[in-house]
Amino acid sequence: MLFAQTQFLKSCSAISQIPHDPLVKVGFWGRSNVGKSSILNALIGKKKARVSKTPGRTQLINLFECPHPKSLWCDLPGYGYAKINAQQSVVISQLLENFFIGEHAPNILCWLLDARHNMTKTDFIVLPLIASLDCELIIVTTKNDKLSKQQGLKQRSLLLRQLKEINLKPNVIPTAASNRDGIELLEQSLFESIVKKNIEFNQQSPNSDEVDS
Ligand SMILES: Nc1nc2c(ncn2[C@@H]2O[C@H](COP(=O)(O)OP(=O)(O)OP(=O)(O)O)[C@@H](O)[C@H]2O)c(=O)[nH]1
Ligand SMILES: [Mg+2]
Repeated sequence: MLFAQTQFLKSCSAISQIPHDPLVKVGFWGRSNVGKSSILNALIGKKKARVSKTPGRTQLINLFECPHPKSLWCDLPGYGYAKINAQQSVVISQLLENFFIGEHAPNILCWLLDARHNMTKTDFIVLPLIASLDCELIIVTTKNDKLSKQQGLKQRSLLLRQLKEINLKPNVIPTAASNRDGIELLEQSLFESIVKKNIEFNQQSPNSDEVDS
């Protein structure tokens, strides 16, 4: 387990609550109920992120501190269907907008897609925002345990075709948090990406000792 020392830091209802340290930031985002919190728990190895059957459970930005390679992980509120009222929905949209366009914009984004549906209409709505980000994109397909091996391969090749059509070339990692399929691969990929981003940070501010390589 590469990230076993990662700890829950705090929940933020406002962007100002996110630490100002120049840390590599990793965002976990996707539709409500896609499995963001479950993937985080699978990576960290303990139930530190709240998982729920009710879509829209994560309404705050939940921060996790990863000591090595040094980074701040952000479990973001999901988009799309959520059992929340219109006012809450506006508050969450504002929170997300401030996160993505401000100083805390992620350096690495794990974009989660349900393996059974690939990119849905709601995912296409956030696509322009995701494509505009200056960050490394990792697409994590979730709940692959709900597909047979053959269905899984078919969905993966459909997704790769979908991504090619929209000119995105991310790393695509199929996972199932429930049986840990693909989690090791995701761990390795994320670890390498965070190390690489930390090296870039050090090159930009060579005197900083707040980031590690
Ligand atoms: N079968 C299966 N179920 C999963 C998997 N990952 C998550 N789930 C289930 O999907 C539901 C939602 O999981 P969460 O991890 O809470 O999803 P989320 O994206 O964080 O949801 P919100 O925070 O509400 O947006 C829960 O009932 C999980 O148990 C998986 O790999 N396989
Ligand atoms: Mg969640």
